Amino acid sequence: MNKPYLLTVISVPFDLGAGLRGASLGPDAILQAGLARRLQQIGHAVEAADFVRLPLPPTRGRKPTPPAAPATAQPLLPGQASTQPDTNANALVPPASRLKHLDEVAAINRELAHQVAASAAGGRFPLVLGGDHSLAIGTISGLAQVHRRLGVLWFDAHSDLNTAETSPSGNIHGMSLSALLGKGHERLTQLGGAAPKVRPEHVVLIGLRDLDPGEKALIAAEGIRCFTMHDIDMLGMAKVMEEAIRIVSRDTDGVHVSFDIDSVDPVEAPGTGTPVRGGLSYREAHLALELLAEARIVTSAEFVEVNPTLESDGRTAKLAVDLISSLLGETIL
Ligand code: HAR
Ligand code: MN
Ligand code: MN
Ligand code: MN
Repeated sequence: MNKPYLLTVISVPFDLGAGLRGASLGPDAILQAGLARRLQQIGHAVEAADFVRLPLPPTRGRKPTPPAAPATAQPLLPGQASTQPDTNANALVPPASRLKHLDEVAAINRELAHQVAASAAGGRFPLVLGGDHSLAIGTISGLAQVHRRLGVLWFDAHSDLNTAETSPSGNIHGMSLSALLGKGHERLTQLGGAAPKVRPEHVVLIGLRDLDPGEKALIAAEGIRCFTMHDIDMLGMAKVMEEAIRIVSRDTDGVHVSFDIDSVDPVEAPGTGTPVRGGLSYREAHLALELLAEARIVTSAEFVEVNPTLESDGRTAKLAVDLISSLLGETIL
């Protein structure tokens, strides 16, 4: 295999950026599905000291994660009212009140940015296990302290390009990429350093199939490269990745993979809070990450939105382990 990575595996049991609880149990589910053993089999040295677990900041407004959500729990539909009381529903609503759990999201992401920056500055490969996708704000803000021109591959059914003004839900996991591009509330855009953390020309989105109007407008305005499910159907994943790799490695000094497990079809990844039909097949997702491993360009990664409370057989956490292994150099032969 390739040169072993010096990994720092950073577990972040945080889910207040999502509309549903339960993604906070993702990191432990991924570890219990055998991640450490698989990394060792690939040839990476992983010692106990390389596994970090972020302590959660004190939560306000919501109780700690319940043992298990009922299987009937449904994510909020776009435009659907939140089940959370909106304290300011009829007032002239200042943007911050449309950012649910902003204090907690900012606090955990500040800590995550520190941890990721320390790992990357030490020449290590930060591997973040979420948690919901609001954590990309901390991960990438930390990376931006080390990589001045970071390329980002964002695998997702969604584009996470909302702001408080355009979000149908107020859930910050739908606003993380826009914040990193410098759009949105300043407590998110300025977190862990000056905005922007990444430039639009260094970002590629893959697997999109559920976008809000404001997100489409931002993609057009910023000229962000997107490979939707339609594009993947037409071109095939091999061609898509050839082009994506060219974009994120052109004029960059590092490449981060932000992998939202809901990019994969719900048949393979049912354990996630906002599933959308028509996603990546098991092989398409693997091929993408295998090609990245072969290209040897990736310097950090995060795997987010695994919610083990929404399934009974642990298949989504197992899928995450398989995908991480492919990205980190596991081959079939
Ligand atoms: N676009 C919707 C919103 O902003 C849904 C975002 C959903 N979920 C995620 N992010 N898992 O990728 O609320
Ligand atoms: Mn709160
Ligand atoms: Mn996402
Ligand atoms: Mn998503």
